Amino acid sequence: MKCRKCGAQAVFNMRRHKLALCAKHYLEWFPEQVERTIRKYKMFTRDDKVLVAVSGGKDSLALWDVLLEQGYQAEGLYIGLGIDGGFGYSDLSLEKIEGFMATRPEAVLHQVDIAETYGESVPQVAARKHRGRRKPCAVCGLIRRYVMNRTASEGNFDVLATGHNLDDEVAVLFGNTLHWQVGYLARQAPVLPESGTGLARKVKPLCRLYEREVAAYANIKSIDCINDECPYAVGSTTNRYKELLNQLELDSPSTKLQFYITFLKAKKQGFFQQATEQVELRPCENCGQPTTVPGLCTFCRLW
Ligand code: Q46
Ligand code: ZN
Ligand code: ZN
Repeated sequence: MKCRKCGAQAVFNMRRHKLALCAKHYLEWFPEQVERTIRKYKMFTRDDKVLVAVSGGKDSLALWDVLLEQGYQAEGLYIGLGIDGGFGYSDLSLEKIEGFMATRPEAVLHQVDIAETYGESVPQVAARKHRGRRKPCAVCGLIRRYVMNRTASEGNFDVLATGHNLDDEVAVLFGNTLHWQVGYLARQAPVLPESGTGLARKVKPLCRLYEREVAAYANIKSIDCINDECPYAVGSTTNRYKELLNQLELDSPSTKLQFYITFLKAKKQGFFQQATEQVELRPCENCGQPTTVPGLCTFCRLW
């Protein structure tokens, strides 16, 4: 297969675009797509301070790489969850991030180690709590959201960016639709606006790029990332949805992208609008972060 732009040997073929590209042209195409998404959904500009949540995986490192190369003020945030899984998952994540930064001296990283800062790792807190006894994911999600928001607000960041790709978004959309979680559907979007009371704007600049497209970018750029996913993600419902959706995509290319885009269009036309109730936020009595519950926020109640 030949590159459509220069005729050289193509390294990547995107069936959904009927587009094959060589390495050089792929490295032009990919950042252009990210840039288009940032502009289309008015995520941020080069004047904004962006905090990128990095896990050491291909998605977050590819996103950080593109943002730095495109001249955005993008700083990283690593949250040390203290997850081992028999191969030192959290430590290995940090190692990959440090390796990434070694060749990018301009990169700035903020680090929050949960056990060091709050006294217990994520699996330890989860084991103590009813909601996390079987799997720490609910507690982990709560802790990560809290730390991301807090770091963004304390560091005066305008926006918080995560590396969710199209496959991630579509799997979540599929699950939310299957169970008609209208509240979640109402809040699923490429951009979640800031609350005005201390909750940062949240954006997903890779939300229109397939996982394999992000992986190809990381690969061509030789970004050394952690290939294993979090041990608690193995066998998760989201992963099962991903397998199903991959099957559909194989039979008819572009299914995932169409599912996601038509969902966003339906939302624009007012679907799920009734489910977007405005909740009142007040500062937590202990940490001052915005919360919907009176007294202590759900994060402070964990400890
Ligand atoms: S929630 Fe669960 Fe993830 Fe936390 S414990 Fe691992 S799998 S990292 S996306
Ligand atoms: Zn080419
Ligand atoms: Zn609190």
